[in-house]
Amino acid sequence: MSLTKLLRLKALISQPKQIKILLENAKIGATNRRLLSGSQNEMKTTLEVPFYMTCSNNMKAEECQLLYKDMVVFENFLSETEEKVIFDEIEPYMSRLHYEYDHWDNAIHGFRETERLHWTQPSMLILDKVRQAAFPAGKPQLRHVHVLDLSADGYIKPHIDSVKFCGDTIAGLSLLSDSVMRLVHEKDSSKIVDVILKQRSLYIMRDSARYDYTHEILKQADSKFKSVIVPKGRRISVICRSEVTKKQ
Ligand SMILES: O=C(O)CCC(=O)C(=O)O
Repeated sequence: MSLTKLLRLKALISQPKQIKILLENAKIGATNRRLLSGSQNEMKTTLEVPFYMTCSNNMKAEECQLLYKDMVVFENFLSETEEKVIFDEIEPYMSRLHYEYDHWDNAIHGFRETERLHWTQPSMLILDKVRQAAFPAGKPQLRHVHVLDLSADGYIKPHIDSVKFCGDTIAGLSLLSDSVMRLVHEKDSSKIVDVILKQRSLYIMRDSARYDYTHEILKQADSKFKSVIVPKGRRISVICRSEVTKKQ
């Protein structure tokens, strides 16, 4: 069984984590502001809501704040030239594969995928940029990069990447198309967070976003963000992951 298939095996989260909210560390781009009130013991905080995210109204301010820190999206992370460099490198291989519609674990519909270890120098430079943005220096990372090609009618069902095979951080580039990623709290499915992933953006999902919420890519018919339709075409994601370490 390939690593990418193992990664999607849904894993049980054995212990709820105590996560300290470090708002000052939340590096978020923002266009909107919203007043969020903390718990009764906390001061009211004006927090910049990332333009790329919406949290359902029933979520507590602390839960949203944690996600602003743990699900970060950089729009236009890639230039058009950089997107083409990566696409041109993977397309000859990907285009020879068939899209699969009956996935063994039923997690993805309409996809083809590979894991790539060796890249040309120009692509390596781009992937280094991703790794530098996503992982602190010295953090052990999976050496293989996961390339997932979703057809225009493809989608990814809700899942949590296996905690056995993937560490606390997942960093994904989106090529060719915009799409909407939905996070749903594993223990309370009424807590829903939508994230717009624009073409050429990079998302970094870590800690609470990675462990406490399932993630999925919405199918074309449901692909909306803030009630606006987000046309989803063929989308290729290029994903780097951290390694599982004992401390996690
Ligand atoms: O395509 C993406 O960005 C997410 C991929 C994913 O959920 C997975 O491979 O488990």
